[in-house]
Amino acid sequence: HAADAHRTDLMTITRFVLNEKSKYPESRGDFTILLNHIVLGCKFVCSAVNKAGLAKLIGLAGETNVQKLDVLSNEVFVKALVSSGRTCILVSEEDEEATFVDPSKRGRYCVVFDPLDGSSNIDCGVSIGTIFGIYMIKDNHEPTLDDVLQPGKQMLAAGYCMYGSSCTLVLSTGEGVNAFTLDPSLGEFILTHPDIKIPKKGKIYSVNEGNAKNWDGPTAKYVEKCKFPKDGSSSKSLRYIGSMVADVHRTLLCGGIFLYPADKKSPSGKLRVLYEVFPMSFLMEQAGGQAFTGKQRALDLVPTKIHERSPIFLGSFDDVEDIKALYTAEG
Ligand code: AHM
Ligand code: MG
Repeated sequence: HAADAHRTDLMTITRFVLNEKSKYPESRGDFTILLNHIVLGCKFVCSAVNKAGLAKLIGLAGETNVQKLDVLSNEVFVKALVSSGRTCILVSEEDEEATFVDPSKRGRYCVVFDPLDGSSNIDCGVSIGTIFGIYMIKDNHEPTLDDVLQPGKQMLAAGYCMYGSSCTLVLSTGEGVNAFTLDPSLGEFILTHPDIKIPKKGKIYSVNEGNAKNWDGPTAKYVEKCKFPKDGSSSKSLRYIGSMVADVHRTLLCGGIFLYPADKKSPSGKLRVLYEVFPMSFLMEQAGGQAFTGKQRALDLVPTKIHERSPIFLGSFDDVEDIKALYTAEG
């Protein structure tokens, strides 16, 4: 019986990644070890997020000074990544400077991450997440910042973990997108969404409309078109959580478009290239969608600073095609 086989033949994230036909077979073991340390960080943050409400009330483990969850999550990820022995450079949203791993613990992977994105949403119980991207340094040279200031298309893998009604880890190693859900009784991420493909066209747009008065022409025109289509198609629905992982997760599964455009107040938008825009763009392309900055394919962007920002439009292929046309007409 197929369903029974499924229940007893558990496809954990480790087993899945070991099975994947890797482009770098010689580094498969190292990648799996690195991933296991990322997974450990995700499990820890998941457990901390689930206890966050209680921590306020009673103080976790008798602590009088409950540490802020984003700071705590960052510490956990940095320590897990360094101790994996497989990393050389870490870039975290929480740390102004990149971390260069001590030579005694050094490996070839560079990890860029936002340990707890959307943390302003914790207090009202809204889904939040961890976002990460993975590069590899060339040969055995001394790591420098240039190793992470690479276009997103050079990433070997990217993903996010969403701490919501369930804990879901979405991963791509460049061979499609798969999602794994944490089974709390096993403490394992089990494959629940194999080979995710985003619908070619969606019915949802997702943007902070409160910024509309500061938008540029193409963004304003696009959103107007979502609401008042002139080609006889039906208008799109608006969904905006304000937590990138949750908004992108819905976009990936249901289709549609997520926008964080430039505006007069923030000419580069809000979201960060290395650990927000790139990983999510990587996943979108791997799922058959697109990601565009307003000027170019997002994954072609070459960052010059580790905390650089960029406008981003990502989601279903046809929907991103529409906004590309508006920007091209403008330019
Ligand atoms: P944060 O780093 O302060 O958590 O901000 C990032 C978040 C994203 O998760 C989300 O997409 C965006 O900010 C929402 O911004 P806004 O509140 O301007 O709509
Ligand atoms: Mg963030």
